[in-house]
Amino acid sequence: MVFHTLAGKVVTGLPRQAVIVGAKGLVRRGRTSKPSSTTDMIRQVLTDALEESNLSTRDLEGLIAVPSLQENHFMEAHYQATSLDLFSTSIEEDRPLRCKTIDTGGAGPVSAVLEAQRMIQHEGLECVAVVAADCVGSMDSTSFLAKADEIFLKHGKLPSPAIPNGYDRVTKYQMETFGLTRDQLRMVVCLQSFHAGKHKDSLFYHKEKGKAYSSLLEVKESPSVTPNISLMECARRADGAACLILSSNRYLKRRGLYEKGMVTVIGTGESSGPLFPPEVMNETPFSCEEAMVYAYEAAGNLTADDIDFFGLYDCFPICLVRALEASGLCSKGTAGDYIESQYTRMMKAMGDGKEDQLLEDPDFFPVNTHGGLLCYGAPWEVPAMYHIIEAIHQLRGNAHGRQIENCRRALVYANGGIFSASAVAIFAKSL
Ligand code: MLC
Repeated sequence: MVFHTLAGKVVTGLPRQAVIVGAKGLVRRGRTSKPSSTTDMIRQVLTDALEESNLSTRDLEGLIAVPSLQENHFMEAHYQATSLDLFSTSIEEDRPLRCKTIDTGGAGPVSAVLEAQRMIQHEGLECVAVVAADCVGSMDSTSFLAKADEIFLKHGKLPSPAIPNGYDRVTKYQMETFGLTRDQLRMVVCLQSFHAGKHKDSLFYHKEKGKAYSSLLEVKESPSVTPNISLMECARRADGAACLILSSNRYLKRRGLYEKGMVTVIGTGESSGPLFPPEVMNETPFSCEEAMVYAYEAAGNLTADDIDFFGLYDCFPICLVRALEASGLCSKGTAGDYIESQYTRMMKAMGDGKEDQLLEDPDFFPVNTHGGLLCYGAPWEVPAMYHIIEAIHQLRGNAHGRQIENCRRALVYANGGIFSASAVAIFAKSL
């Protein structure tokens, strides 16, 4: 086969694609014991992900990292590569290591996948690791809030806790404009907890062992954080880390590691908006909507009907609401009704003792089957990695107990700041 690269170079063979060959994560509640360092956690997930890939640090040509709130290093990727002694290995192998830190807030992991794909497809790198770690679960309330509030209090004129208050502005706007109700927002937590209850690594699974899900009443009774957001509707602080290994399909072929059905990145999109929501909200385009359009186009003009699993960022229910609409799972202004219909379906199945069959229903909530930031756990900028890892489990068919039938394509959306950065990646099994 002959084809042209973007630079116009004519090459033969397989078109270069970025394949995800390793994906490992860990999450912990924190607070109960001395926190691990981000480097220790990254060492663990990097080792596990490389082992899964049948590759080693000797194969690495790129390391992309996102910043940590708790440790806050200068040039995170360089810091971690140095701490993990990766430069010595790259010198021994005569294989330069490219490090890059990407700061698009919670969207960071998806932006990092975009960058890894670019390095592999257009710069000829063969193997790139994306890593993220943080220990915000181990921080005491005062230290966490001081850091999390810092920028937003000063420039965004938001009361503390600034991040929930920023999202409250958007929540209020959506309620007033589209009739979204408080209960529909709470139902997001019920649905996510149902999924998290089936994932043995989720914080919900460990803390609420034996429980099928969080009830609407529990969410209603959870303490208010802002006028329209309660504690259970906040990203659940945690410690954790995750690592993805991306490699070129050609390199894998040369190494005899390539197999049909491996997960590849088939389309990506990114967009930006202001760092703070305006005091009076209006219907300006959301970065989320733009990024979705770009990603669907890049993946060959796909639509929501072509996607079987959606990993949608959910630091607060409003984030998921906006993403449901932007992804095309439901039309603008109807996410509240969509959530309510899914909640009703879930309650009926549970009442009929048929909850185990819910995932066989192709119309049941194919979103965040790990539980998302609200119920799986949210170590600051790490959580979108968990959405990606869950997408990979779904595509590989090993999301035990929560597998979506015949999952062929998955979309992951992540958001940074308060809808300030959006990044979307679409994954599929290679043919
Ligand atoms: C917390 N708890 C929850 C929960 N969140 N339980 C169930 N579901 C949830 N979603 C539990 C905790 O485990 C703990 O229980 C207890 O409630 C108190 O939580 P806390 O966090 O220790 O309380 P506190 O320190 O008072 O702070 C409350 C808070 C804070 C709401 C101010 O939790 C917060 O700011 N959360 C949001 C975090 C955040 O903003 N993340 C970034 C999202 S924005 P126990 O039993 O363990 O003591 C984003 C975009 C970006 O993602 O770019 O970053």
